Order: sequence, then C-alpha cells, then structure tokens
Amino acid sequence: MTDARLAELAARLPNLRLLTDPADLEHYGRDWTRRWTPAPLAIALPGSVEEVQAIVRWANERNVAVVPSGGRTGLSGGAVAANGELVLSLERMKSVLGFDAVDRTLTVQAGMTLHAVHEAAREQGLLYPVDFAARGSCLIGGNIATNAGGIRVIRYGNTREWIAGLTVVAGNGELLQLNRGLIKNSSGYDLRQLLIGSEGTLGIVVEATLRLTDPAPPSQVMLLAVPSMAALMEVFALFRSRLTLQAFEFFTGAALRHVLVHGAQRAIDGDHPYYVVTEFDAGEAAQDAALAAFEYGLDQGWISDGVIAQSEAQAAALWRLREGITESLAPHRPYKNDISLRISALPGFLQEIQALLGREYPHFEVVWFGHIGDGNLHINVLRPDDLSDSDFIAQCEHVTKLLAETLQRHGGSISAEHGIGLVKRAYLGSTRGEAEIALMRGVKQVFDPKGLLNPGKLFA
Ligand code: 2HG
Ligand code: ZN
Repeated sequence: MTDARLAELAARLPNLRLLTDPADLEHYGRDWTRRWTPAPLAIALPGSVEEVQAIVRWANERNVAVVPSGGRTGLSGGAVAANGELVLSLERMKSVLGFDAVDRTLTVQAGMTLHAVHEAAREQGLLYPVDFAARGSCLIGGNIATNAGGIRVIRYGNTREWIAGLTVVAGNGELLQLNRGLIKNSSGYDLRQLLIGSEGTLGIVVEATLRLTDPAPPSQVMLLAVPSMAALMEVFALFRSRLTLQAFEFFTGAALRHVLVHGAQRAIDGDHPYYVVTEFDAGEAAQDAALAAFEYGLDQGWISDGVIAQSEAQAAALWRLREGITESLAPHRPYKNDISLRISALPGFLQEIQALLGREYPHFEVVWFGHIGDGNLHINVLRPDDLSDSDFIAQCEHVTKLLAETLQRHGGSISAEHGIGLVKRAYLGSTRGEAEIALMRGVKQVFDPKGLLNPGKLFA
C-alpha cells in the first residue's frame, strides 16, 4: 500500500477489503464500453453501510473521487474509473435483509444480482418484474442508479416503479432513509425518485426495499416477420388491442444474421426486414385472439410470416433471437446508441435517420433492435476492420450528433435506459433544456458539495 491516503483508509477500517493489484484495477475500472483505459487508485469492497459511510467521509477529507460500482454491465461509461478514483464496489453486500408478506416487499443490499433478486422473490411465491439479458451479472444497486428498463417495461414499467424505499449514503457521508417502504407519502420532494437514475452522482445506494407482485400469468411467445416499419406500428396497435402484452420487441434482418452466426436457430424461413418477438398472457381465449390477430395482420399485409412457440424450449429459442443480439455483436466492438421516442414518432424518425446515415455513412453496418413497444431503439454501429479506433469513435460521435439533432426535432431522448455516463454527456443538451441542466447541476452540488461522487459522469 504505497499511497499514504490508502494506508490511512486501511488503518481506519481494518476489516475493509482493498485491492490494488493491476489485474483488479483493470477489472473494476471499466464497464462493458471498453473504451477508456482503467486507472483507478484502488478498489474498496465494503461489507457494511458503516464502512461505505466511512469511505465517503475519508474521500471528503482527502479529496478522493469515488466511483460507485455494481456489475459494470453498463454501456455508457457510468462505472468507468480512468482518473485515479477509488472504486467502491458493492458486490460483497449481497444479502436479503427482509421480506414482508403483508407489504409484499423485499429489502436487499445493493450488491445482489438482478437474478438473485428474481430468485429471492420467487422463493416467496412472488415476482420482481424488471428483467433484461444482463440479469446474471448486473447488481440491483446499479439497476436503481440507472433506472434500468429492459424487456418487460411495456407491462411493468422501469425500475423506478418498483422501489418502495432506499437507503443511500450521500456525497458527504450522511445516511438517508428515503420513503421507508410507504405507498403513499405526500410529504414534500421525493428524493428517492431523484436518486433513481442519478448514475451514482448524488449518492450511493446501499439498500433497497423492492415492491413485489403476483407471478406473471402463463404466457405465449410469438415471432413475427414484418415487411416495413409502418406495418410494424400497425401490428403493435393490433396486438396491443387484442392481447395483454408482456413484451413487444423488435430486431432487423441484419441483427438476425448476427445471432444466427452466433449459433441461434432460424425460426422463420427467408429474409425479412423486421422481426417482432412478443409475449402475451396465455389461455384459450388468448390463443384464439392471437391467431385471429395474426390472420388479420397477414390479410392486411402487415405480417409476412410468423410462428408461435409450442413449448418452453421453443419460447426460449425465440427469445434467444432477441436477447442474443448484444453478445453476437460484441466481436465487432460496436458503438452503441440507445434512444427513446414517442412510439407514434418512430416511423418518421426512422425514415429520416436511416436516409441520413445511408447518405453520410454508407460504409457503416448499423444494426437496429430494441424495445419497440416502449419507443426504445438500440442502434449499434459495427466497427469496420479497415478503420482505426480513433477514426471509428470520431465518426460514431458524429453519428450520435446527427441522432441527437434528429431526436431533438422529434421530441426524443438520447438515452432511454442506458444512462448518460461519459458516452452521452456531450449530447445531454439535446434532451434537456439549459435551465433544466442548470437545476440538475444545482442538485448535484447539494448532495455532493465537493463533487467527489462519480465525477464527469452525466455532465463534465
Ligand atoms: C438490450 O436491450 C440491452 O438488449 C443492450 O439494452 C442493448 O447492446 C445494446 O445496444
Ligand atoms: Zn435494452
């Protein structure tokens, strides 16, 4: 322990796990963006709320920046430590603290994986409904810090809807108990909601009380091939009016080609421009309604082909076509965008932006997929072999600028569910007004007067 500040921290907290091995610094200093060179001062793995508070107090005394760290599956650089920060990993704090059957709440430490939260809810015969592909690696504290969305938002909403209470260590080390599990609480500003989605810039979530709900009813999964974006909108309206949707996701034929190369099984013959994976509440009436909607969509020319899963294994295989996309694109080290629009604004936006990108960047393979039923599209630009890393990033930043300008005109947001982090901070102004950003900075100043919590994330 060569750094005097670290030696002091270690002396103050003799049970604190502190890592300084180069391999650990690299592992904990980066997230899934893989764009910045990790260079943290050290990694602290506290085992208690008191230790988290003591670390934050020490950081204030010694002016050390702190990067709160969950599963680091983020795609916006929100958990990157590239400037000598102390990474504060919550991963050792992963216990269930309590379950209340009357309140239907589960209280957990922030370091539980989303998958472990699902399991803990299931053991009580209930459901924590937020879900997405990174469930096995991401931590619930990070889900809260980013207001994570995922594949069930159309049915259950974002993480925000499921947080009944938060315990947070603020930037000055103060412990905050926010909302304490209440359903109704009309006593002033809802700081809990302010913390949710604040990307570790206002406080460190150490514990959370999560609302649980009834297990999802049995469901059916269908894959549809769709000829155009306009048709896709019609299919969405049709299915939503006739079925109780649990998910409505889309991907392009280009995305499908990548998952197939990655080992997934083709479920519909031929090449189609767009595909939908939808899941809806099952039952005989639903089965009939789904087939009737499907037939109607075929007659109208909105659907070209489709298949309905006949078993859980088939349902999983259809879902793999959608959930496997990110992994299948990873070897191409893509540049990611994650945008949000009103659903009705999607076709106009897509037409405009696809034409623009086709004109300006014909050499880029751009893969579109996402949560179309929530107006959330993921846009992955694949790295061409013949472009240097710096040229690729520079061109992609220009792509993001074009996206941001187009989104601004269509009333959208530059981040739907991945956050702003380092990657999108230059474009925050396309989604938020100047006065709004000034207020956000003011809030940051109040919670974290010395600006030590996740500095540089969200704004410079
Ligand atoms: C998803 O919806 C994730 O699969 C990842 O949000 C999106 O890889 C991406 O761009
Ligand atoms: Zn997503």
